[in-house]
Amino acid sequence: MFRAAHFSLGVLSLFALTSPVPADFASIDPFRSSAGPGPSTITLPFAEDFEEPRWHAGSAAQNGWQNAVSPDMPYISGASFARTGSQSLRVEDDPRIGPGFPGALYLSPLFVGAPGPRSVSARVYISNLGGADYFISPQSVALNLACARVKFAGRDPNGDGTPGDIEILNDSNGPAPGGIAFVPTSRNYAPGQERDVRIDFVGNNQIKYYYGGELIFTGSTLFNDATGLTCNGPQLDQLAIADNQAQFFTIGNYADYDNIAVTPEPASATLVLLATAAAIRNYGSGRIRQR
Ligand SMILES: [Ca+2]
Ligand SMILES: [Ca+2]
Ligand SMILES: [Ca+2]
Ligand SMILES: [Ca+2]
Repeated sequence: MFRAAHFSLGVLSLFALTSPVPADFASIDPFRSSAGPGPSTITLPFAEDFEEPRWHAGSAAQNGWQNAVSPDMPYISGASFARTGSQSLRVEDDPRIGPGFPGALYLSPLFVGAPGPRSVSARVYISNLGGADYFISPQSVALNLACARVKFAGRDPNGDGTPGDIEILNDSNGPAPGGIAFVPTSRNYAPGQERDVRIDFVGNNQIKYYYGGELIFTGSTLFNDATGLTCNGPQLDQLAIADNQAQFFTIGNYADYDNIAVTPEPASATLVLLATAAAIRNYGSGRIRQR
């Protein structure tokens, strides 16, 4: 038994050492985790606030979510800033995961239910500048394809001297081969301030990206050159949150996420957000959420 376990660990270590690491994460591959049981499913529309009684402080592997982090790290945190209620999802340095892609990884349950998600939103707070890159990536497990990917870069990839660039994974030539790259949005994230992020799949293979309620980029859906397929919204079946574990560049660097919503269409997103806000006001502080 021990030998078998030892052998398996050896194979895993070898696999980890030899696995290719994407140079800039500008890949259309979806994030995947082999940790724990396979993903469960959840019916749309999807709204997640990470609050009691469904969520308890500690591991984020609750309510059908998967993660690829050390199991004893607390990730559902009451110390978070981007939040309503008292808890949110915190992404921070895991001492046992080195820098690379993806570092810490969180995967939502699989979304089911017609007509399919076309708008994704979340509340995001990144503590400071100069640390890790943080990613929000709606994806299609069924198509084996990233649907969109927003990067909050801790440092200064566009080289203009100002860190904190927000970049978008875009397909500059649509269905023609190639063209996939992270592109700058000319916007930087606001360190130490919470903001809403929204990704709207608006049809015609077009995606609109918002930060703090402002449109920061309009781009193309991502096409898989091998299959010719793309995710234009309805195919979106999972949300991935990840980083590159480069927090060591800046003390106290982390990201908090809350109020994640995946809704069938952009028009409905506003209604869901309004309903969520109204519901949260009605709960009042200290009251248990009724379901
Ligand atoms: Ca919350
Ligand atoms: Ca680490
Ligand atoms: Ca910059
Ligand atoms: Ca292309």
